[in-house]
Amino acid sequence: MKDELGDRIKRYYEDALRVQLPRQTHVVLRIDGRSFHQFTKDLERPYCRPLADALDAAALVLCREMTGCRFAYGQSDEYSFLLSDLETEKSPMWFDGNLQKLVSVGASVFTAAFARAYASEKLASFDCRALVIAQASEVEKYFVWRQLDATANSLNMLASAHYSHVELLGKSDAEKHDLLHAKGLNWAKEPADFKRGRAVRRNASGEWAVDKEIPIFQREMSFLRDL
Ligand SMILES: Nc1nc2c(ncn2[C@@H]2O[C@H](COP(=O)(O)OP(=O)(O)O)[C@@H](O)[C@H]2O)c(=O)[nH]1
Ligand SMILES: [Mg+2]
Repeated sequence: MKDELGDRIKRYYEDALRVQLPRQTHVVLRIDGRSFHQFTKDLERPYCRPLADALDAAALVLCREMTGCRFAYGQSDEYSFLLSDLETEKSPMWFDGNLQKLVSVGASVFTAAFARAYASEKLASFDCRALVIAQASEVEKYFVWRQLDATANSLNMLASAHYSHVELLGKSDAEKHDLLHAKGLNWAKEPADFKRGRAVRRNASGEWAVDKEIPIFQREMSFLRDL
């Protein structure tokens, strides 16, 4: 009775929502802090180094854990992981490409590792979404897009650390740069990882490591291609 019941419940209700990702492709998992405008309210502005370090630590844990992970790219409160099973026809995919497993375990491992690295009274949580992108050139564009977001975010964060919301309303990027210069500040002189984001990738000895000196992807596409 019990086995029969279990089989039926699984078939009717579990199997019905089991989504299997296509194989021989690239999968991007993007993990993003949930309501981090709230979580970061009292943190250092424009750039909270301990926050970035904890996100990097969580990304390192996940890169080590996931099958087929190529690299990860992080900025602001998010990290994107590139997975691929294109090496051979039989290369494995994490959880066989079971979508519910990929996003739920991805988010929970990241959240647990972040909590271990960042002491806080507030409860940090992260969502995870999966994108399947077949074409390598489109994968490159995905990461270019996230890096453009990092650059825009860092300018906005720097500007909003020195000017009020009202003062910045409707200002273009060029005007924000001018406003910063007027106070003797220069966005260009900010740390590279603040302006461009960070990558987690394998170093020369094959170990996962954080790279805080990444290039501007659009200027050096070979960086992404090599990964
Ligand atoms: N103080 C501070 N806030 C940050 C830092 N990095 C990211 N944030 C905040 O994290 C939020 C991330 O944005 P987003 O994911 O769009 O908003 P969410 O929906 O509230 O998580 C922004 O509101 C940023 O202000 C940082 O280094 N310092
Ligand atoms: Mg967020």
